[in-house]
Amino acid sequence: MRIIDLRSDTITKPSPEMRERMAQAEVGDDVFGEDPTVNSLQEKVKELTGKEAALFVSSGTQANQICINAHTRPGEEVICEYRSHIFNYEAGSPALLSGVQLHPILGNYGVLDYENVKEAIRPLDHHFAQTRLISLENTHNRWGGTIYPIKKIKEMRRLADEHNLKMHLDGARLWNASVVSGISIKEYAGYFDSVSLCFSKGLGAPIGSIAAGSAEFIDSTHYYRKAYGGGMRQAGILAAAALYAIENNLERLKDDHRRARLLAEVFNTISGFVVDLQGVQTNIVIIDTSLNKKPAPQIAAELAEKGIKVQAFSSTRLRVVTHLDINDQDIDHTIEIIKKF
Ligand code: TLP
Repeated sequence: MRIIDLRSDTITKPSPEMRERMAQAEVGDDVFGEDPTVNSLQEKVKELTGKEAALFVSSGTQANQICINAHTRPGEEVICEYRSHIFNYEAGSPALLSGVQLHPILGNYGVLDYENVKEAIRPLDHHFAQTRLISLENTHNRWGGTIYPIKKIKEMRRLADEHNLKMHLDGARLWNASVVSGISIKEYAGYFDSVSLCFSKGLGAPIGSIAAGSAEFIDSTHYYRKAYGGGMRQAGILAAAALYAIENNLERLKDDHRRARLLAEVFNTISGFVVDLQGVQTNIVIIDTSLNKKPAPQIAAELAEKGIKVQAFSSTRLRVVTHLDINDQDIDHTIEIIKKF
C-alpha cells in the first residue's frame, strides 16, 4: 500500500545528493571547535541572522533550552504563548533544566496581545518571580504554521526594552515565514536577543538546529550544550546536511505551502472536517473534527489504514504537514482518499 506520511515535516529522509555532501564532509572534533564543516555552518548562520555567533546543536529543543538557560536564573519567569512548543512539547525542560517557570498567555494565531503581555510582566516585588524573557514562535506550530507579523514583533521588542527583558525566538520554521513574508531571516532575528533555527524540519536535513545571538551570549550557551550532553564530536557530517539544506531546500518551501493550502481547501469541503483557512499560512493544516462523531485519534487511525498518516493533536484536532518528501502526486492521491473517507 502507498503510504503518505503527513504527520510532520520532521519525517523527511536525506536525499542521495544530501548524503553525498555528508559523506564528503571534512570533519574534526567540534567540542574543541575544530570541525571545519560545523564552523562553516556557524559562519553561514551568522551571516544569515546578522548575529555575532552561532552554535550548532542536536535538536530544536536543545537550541531553545540552552537559550532559555543562558538568559535566566532559577526562579525567574519566561512569558510565552499558551500553545507554544516550549510550553507544550519540550518535556517540561524549562523547569527541569533552567529552574524557571513559564507564564503562558493565549494568543491569537500564535500572536501575543501587547496589553496582555504588559499586564503579565511582574512588578518588582518580593512576592513575584521576576520576568526575564519573552519567547515568541514563528511560524507557530500548534496554531497551524502561522506567521508572526513583523509589526507585532517590533511592538513586543519595544515592550521588552521598556522592561529590560530579553527576547528569544523559536524559529524552528522561521524559514517558512521568511519565504512567505519576504522578510529576511536577518530582519526577523534583529528583533531578538537569541534565535533558534532548525534544519531537520522543512529543510529536510536528518538532524540539527542552531542557536544564534551575541558572541557573549553564545559563549555562555556552549556551557549548557555541554552540560546537557549535547557536545558532538565529528558533527561535520550533520553540518554538511544542514549546509546542503540551506543552499537547496529553502526556496522550494513555497511548494509545501501551496500543497498545504490545497489540502486545507479540500478538507474544508468534507462534512465533519473544518479548517480555518485564515490560519493556513505555510505548510501546516489544523483540521477541527469536533463536528465529527469520531474522536480525532480514531480518524487518524482509520486514515492510516488507508495509507494516509496524519497526527491527532487533541481529541478534536488533526494536524497535516506538507514537506520535502511529499509531491503533487501524493497530494492528488491524498485528496482521492479523503474525498472517499
Ligand atoms: N516540533 C515537532 C513536535 O515536537 C511537535 C513537530 O512535529 O512539529 N520548535 C518548534 C516550533 C517545533 O515545532 C519543534 C518540533 C521544536 C521546536 C523542537 O524540535 P526538535 O524536535 O528538533 O527538538
